Amino acid sequence: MTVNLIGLGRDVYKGLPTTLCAGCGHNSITNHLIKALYEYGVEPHRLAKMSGIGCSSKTPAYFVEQAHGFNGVHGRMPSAATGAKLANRDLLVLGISGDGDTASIGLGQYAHMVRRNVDAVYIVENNGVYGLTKGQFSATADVGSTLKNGTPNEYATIDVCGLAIELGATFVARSFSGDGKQLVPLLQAAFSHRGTSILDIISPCVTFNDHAGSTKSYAYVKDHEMVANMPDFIRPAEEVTVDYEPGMVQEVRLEDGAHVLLRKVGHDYDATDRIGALKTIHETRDRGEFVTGLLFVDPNGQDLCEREKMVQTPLKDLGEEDLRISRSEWSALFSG
Ligand SMILES: Cc1ncc(C[n+]2csc(CCOP(=O)(O)OP(=O)(O)O)c2C)c(N)n1
Ligand code: SF4
Ligand SMILES: [Mg+2]
Repeated sequence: MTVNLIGLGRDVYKGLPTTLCAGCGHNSITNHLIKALYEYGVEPHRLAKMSGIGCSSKTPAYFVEQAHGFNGVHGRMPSAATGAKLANRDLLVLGISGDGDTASIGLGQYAHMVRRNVDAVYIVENNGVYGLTKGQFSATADVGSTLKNGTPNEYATIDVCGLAIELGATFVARSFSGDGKQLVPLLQAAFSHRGTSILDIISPCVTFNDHAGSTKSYAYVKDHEMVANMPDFIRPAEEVTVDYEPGMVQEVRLEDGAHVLLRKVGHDYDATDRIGALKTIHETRDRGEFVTGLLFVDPNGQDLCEREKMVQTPLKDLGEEDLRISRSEWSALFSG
């Protein structure tokens, strides 16, 4: 049997059979997640799958069945994810949300998770609609795009990547559910990054938002994508053997020693330039396009656990001795 770096077969990374519609982009994302987690060698007991409510938020049921999981209230995944990370720094916290779950009811939680830089991966399975409640516009729908019955969206679009960069995010990427070649290394880089890693994945809803007036349909995405870069993920201590022409690659070293090599694809894009990233997001949107790749990364930011000086030991492993203040410390505290 073929096994990964930690000796586990691919089946360990599978979950329950999907109950989503056949052809849903969210199912493709699940398959890319299984590949990314298998190749990365994540131990199931170290993985915490967190989600809210929506078709997208059902995704955690469909991969790594033996991992921990928490399916929270609509839009409240970030609080549960923050709590899990603070309680146990050893966990790889992987949050999965939808565009409704994130940009409508959960927008406040999203904003605060990003600005606190909680060490977690945050995936938005973005189809521009509320799939589970049968196809109403979400806040990520583009102005002028239409519902299936022809009704246009007249409200301003919330760009979850632009918003995250504005709020101080340290890792922001956008990709497409149909592009495993770009998405799998982006996921692996996100697993390695310390801080909140935002992955906005355009994921067409074949049942309610895959028609001619939609800007989140398979056809539209394929015709209007601007690829900023194609990533290669290189594990910690692994030698860089990939051959590129000079000047064609931007190399970003992540804190755990891994690196991402960003191949330029017809554009001279700098993924470490916060203002440049915002400018590209705005300019592409104005042209009716969307930019994909690793849009912004700052590998040196402080995450919430560091800032709050959390102990490395998971809280469940702390004994009474670690938690109870001594008599002399108590006296010293009140002496002056
Ligand atoms: C507090 C609360 N309000 C509203 C709902 C109804 N509701 C369920 S899922 C959903 C939207 C889901 O949209 P999204 O997050 O984009 O996920 P998708 O189904 O498109 O993947 C809504 C409004 C709810 N379950 N709970
Ligand atoms: S309704 Fe849309 S988002 Fe929900 S499972 Fe079906 S295709 Fe996917
Ligand atoms: Mg949605």
